[in-house]
Amino acid sequence: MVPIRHEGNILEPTANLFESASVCNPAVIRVADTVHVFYRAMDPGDYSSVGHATFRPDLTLRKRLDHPVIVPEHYWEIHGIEDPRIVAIDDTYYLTYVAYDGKTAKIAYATSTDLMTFTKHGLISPAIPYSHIVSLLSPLPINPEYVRFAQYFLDNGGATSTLIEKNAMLFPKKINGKLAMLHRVHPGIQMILFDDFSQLSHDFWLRHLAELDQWVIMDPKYPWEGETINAGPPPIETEGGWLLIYNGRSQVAGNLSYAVGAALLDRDDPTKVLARLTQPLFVPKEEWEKVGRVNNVVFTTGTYMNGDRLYILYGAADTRIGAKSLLLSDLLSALATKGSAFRG
Ligand code: BMA
Repeated sequence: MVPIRHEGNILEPTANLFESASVCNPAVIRVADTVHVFYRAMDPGDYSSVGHATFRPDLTLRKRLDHPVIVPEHYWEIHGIEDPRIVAIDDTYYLTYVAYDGKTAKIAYATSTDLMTFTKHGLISPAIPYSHIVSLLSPLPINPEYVRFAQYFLDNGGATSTLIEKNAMLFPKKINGKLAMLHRVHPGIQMILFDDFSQLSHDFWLRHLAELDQWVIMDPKYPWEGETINAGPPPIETEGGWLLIYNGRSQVAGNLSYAVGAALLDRDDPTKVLARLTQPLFVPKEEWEKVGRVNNVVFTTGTYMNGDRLYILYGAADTRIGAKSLLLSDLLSALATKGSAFRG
């Protein structure tokens, strides 16, 4: 077990309408001594926008805005902007988020140079029908769950249903000169490499899906993550590889539950899993992690370093934001010992 310090519940919903139902799943980035937290804020109609609070590295609150910084504007996100993740590459901040149009969730992104104003650049995910996805994935030497999920979404969403994508984020650094992005086609975690966002055309995604088996980083493996997994926060660069903290969904005693785990990916080729913890780092335990809009959820989307401690911020029961911290060295040595015996 990796010793974890419970930093507690750091943000709750407020009386401001935009965040009166819930706050959760924050993008996190530290700039000098300010920790910026861009969180999913939900109003009573279940419409999400992005709120902004800043903290000192010890998690004392500096400032919390009383209005959202990113709001739904376009038809493809009109039902909500959810679960942001953020990285800085060179002088630009890239914020990827889930754009929900009321039927399908897809990935979109926005950029900023000052963390105050964001410029939206539209959808990244393609509108590929699930009928097509089933035919692209079926011949591949891939976990059969990919085809089963695609067929499930086709059966449930009908002929017009297109790829559902959530949980995408860039690596905070180019890999071999290319931008790298993790994403989640059910049920696993995959990666794309590209030079420029303009390359991410419909054809790019068709080609990617037609060889998805080569881009799968991890699939659900252990009971605590048995149904689906998704990359949580952007990967963290360490000497031994990219530390990937991720979320896993399973049924615990018949109830849906999300827990948080960790793996280590090769620095030059992150599709190679060097080590993976067999047990979750943490599971819903506190009452406020167990009971809320969605019970039994700890779902992380952001981290930062403070000295030798890694702070992990997460949505708790889809209602509030909690934080935990651990010594990075403890986690890396757990991965080096327990993890390596159970390679991903
Ligand atoms: C995921 C996302 C998250 C949410 C989680 C648990 O699919 O929708 O926004 O926190 O489920 O409900």
